[in-house]
Amino acid sequence: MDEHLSRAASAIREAEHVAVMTGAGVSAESRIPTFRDTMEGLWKEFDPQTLATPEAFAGDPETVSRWYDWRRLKCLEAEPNPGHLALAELERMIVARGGRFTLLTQNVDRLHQKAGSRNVVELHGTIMVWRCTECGREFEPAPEAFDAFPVPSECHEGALLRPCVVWFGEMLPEQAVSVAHEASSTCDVFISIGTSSVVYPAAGFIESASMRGASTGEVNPAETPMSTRVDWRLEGPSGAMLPRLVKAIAST
Ligand code: BJW
Repeated sequence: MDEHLSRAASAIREAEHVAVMTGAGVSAESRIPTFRDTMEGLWKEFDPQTLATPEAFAGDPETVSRWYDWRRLKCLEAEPNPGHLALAELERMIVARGGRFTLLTQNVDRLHQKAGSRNVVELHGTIMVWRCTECGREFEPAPEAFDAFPVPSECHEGALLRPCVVWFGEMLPEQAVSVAHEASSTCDVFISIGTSSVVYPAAGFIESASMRGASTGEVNPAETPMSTRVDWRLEGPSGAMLPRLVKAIAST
């Protein structure tokens, strides 16, 4: 582990451009269940992989809206954990020395922004913004539970609001994908943190960076399909590993 930590620290110290991809594991220590965790309470009989689809929303918009509203409120209450804060600190350190830092996230919870990260690219959208299914107009709902389900649009009678997240089978936001391609083709270091690396195209960006010769690393308590392909691996929760990494980078 210490050998991997020092390999990671020296690669990041020497890098001009560091790109990071985060997933749900980064927010696990902020008490937001990961996507492939079993869900709690009311929702435990539902499978997230079947709720996060346009077909589920078309078939049962009330259940899908209630699920996203429940998660939206959980995200609003959540606070960034030491992993989020360490990534914000890493960005400040790299920018202060004239380098670039790109944080690509699959998370919809906005905790990176709450922690102070600046250059955040939301590949799967955000749960904090909803849009009219008729005209696409976007709203940031008040920080309280919706009082009607499915949530009616305010601009088009009979239309519904849906969360501005990317469901399976939907295209990712064009601008976000373009920034992710640019980052994976120019970075010197690419780090994958708290993601199972099974959902594409997000999982493919580290592969492109690796094929170009960037130093690649993973931070995760469990193995993923990328684990045997990265140059270094910090095995453990990001809330513990990332502060250690930032300390190691700063210490020389
Ligand atoms: C910790 C920790 C701690 C725990 N610290 N770590 C190529 C091949 C095969 C399939 C495809 C392909 N290209 C496209 C596809 C289809 C599909 C796909 O990838 N399917 C696969 C499942 C096979 N992709 C799409 O449909 C995408 N669209 C697309 O490609 O459009 C073009 C197209 C259209 C039609 C046909 C073909 C192409 C869209 C993907 C959208 C994903 N959306 C979701 C829902 C977002 C909204 C919501 O939140 O509800 O995004 S699904 C879900 O998975 C969510 C997540 O962002 C995403 C990734 O999950 P993540 O973050 O990795 O979480 P987990 O739970 O899986 O893992 C947590 C990890 O944390 C674990 O590893 C733990 O060990 C770790 N951990 N505690 C650090 N403390």
